[in-house]
Amino acid sequence: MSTMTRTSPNIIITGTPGVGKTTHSETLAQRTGLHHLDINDVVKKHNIDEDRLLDCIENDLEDGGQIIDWHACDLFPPRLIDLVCVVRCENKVLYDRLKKRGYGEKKLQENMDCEIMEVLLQEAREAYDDEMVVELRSESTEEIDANVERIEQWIKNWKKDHGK
Ligand code: DAT
Repeated sequence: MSTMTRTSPNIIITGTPGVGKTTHSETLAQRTGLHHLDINDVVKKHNIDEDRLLDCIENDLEDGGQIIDWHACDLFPPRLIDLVCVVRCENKVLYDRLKKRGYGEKKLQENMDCEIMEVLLQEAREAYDDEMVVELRSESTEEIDANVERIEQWIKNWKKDHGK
């Protein structure tokens, strides 16, 4: 079997809740025509747990062109992933965003700890090759634009390198 059939890359956008995953994924989808695959929606729509999640999306990943938006990343097989973006946010800013979301004290603290301990960054580095994992800051709208532009450029290069 050929190793790769996809003509567009699959990109994971991950990070602690509130860092800006969905904002980045939506903007990137608009600018590139890639598909925003919001894993929260998949889980809700099919009423499934994480164990069966991969079955639901594996065909989409084989086809390529997916922007995978989720607060975890290590269950997607490396052979189907081309880039992993770990979105990061400064503590004070993240705290205010989660507060605004109406998170209770316990949930707020858990998520702050997650960001401070760099849980998602470590998960990404353990699951994927180092050169595939990039960290993106997301405190201002200018940063969103710069990050999206950078990923757009990366997609163009990926296509060139893969003869697409
Ligand atoms: P996530 O999908 O990681 O939970 P989100 O994209 O829903 O995060 O963003 C959470 C909130 O923060 C939302 O109101 C948009 C805002 N936000 C995210 N990144 C931002 C940035 N770089 N500049 C300004 N606001 C941002």
